[in-house]
Amino acid sequence: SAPPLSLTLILAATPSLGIGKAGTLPWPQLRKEMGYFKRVTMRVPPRTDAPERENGRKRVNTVVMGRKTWDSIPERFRPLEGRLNVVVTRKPEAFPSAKKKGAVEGPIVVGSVTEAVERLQALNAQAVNADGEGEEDRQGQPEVERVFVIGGATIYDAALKLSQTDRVLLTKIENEFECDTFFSVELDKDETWKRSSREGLEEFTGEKVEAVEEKGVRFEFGMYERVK
Ligand code: FOL
Repeated sequence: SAPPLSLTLILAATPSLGIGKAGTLPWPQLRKEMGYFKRVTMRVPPRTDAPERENGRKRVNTVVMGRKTWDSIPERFRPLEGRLNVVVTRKPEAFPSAKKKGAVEGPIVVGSVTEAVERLQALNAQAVNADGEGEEDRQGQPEVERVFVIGGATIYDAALKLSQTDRVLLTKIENEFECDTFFSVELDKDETWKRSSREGLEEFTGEKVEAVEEKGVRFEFGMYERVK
């Protein structure tokens, strides 16, 4: 049986926890920050613990996002390549379904974050058995590795209520920008969350992290883990 999925929030926020403005990001394009987002959400860690789980399926990460975040991604970049995309909307019937070249699949459209987790868990549920039975119908379907919740505020809030959400990758943007959408938790002041060491962050992301400045905007990468 497949191990339970855990969820990782990934976001960038200003000192006042601003994450969005008028349907887009509040800051000028930060290529190094977006590059980090892309690499981290794309990277599938090597299987170390349970090589017997190897089943020939392609292992991919998933990005779960709200409908407004989907709308905010430039059309040429969505679905986000190399990752399974899940869009949460209360009006799935109003969502234009389209699959495009380079995309792993989808996007998968669901009505809630909980439903997203259920659907992903179902994808992983049955292992291909010893005879390879079931292989024909599942070979094309990817095995879900890491699940990243990529926003926006409504979706982060919903995910934070789930016990499966045990990690937050937060890029602290050190400059302030005008924002109309905010993250709801001050992680440094919340006893539910503990900031990880730099080593812990580097181990999880596979990235060498250091403070960055781009276009006069300083930012640093951090990680928090749920402790309660
Ligand atoms: N987390 C972090 N750390 N930074 C972000 O900018 C961020 N943005 C979102 C969610 N979590 C984040 C949501 N907004 C793309 C655009 C907007 C977006 C998320 C992703 C996007 O187009 N990404 C492309 C790369 C684009 C490029 O190279 O410029 C991708 O393939 O990931």
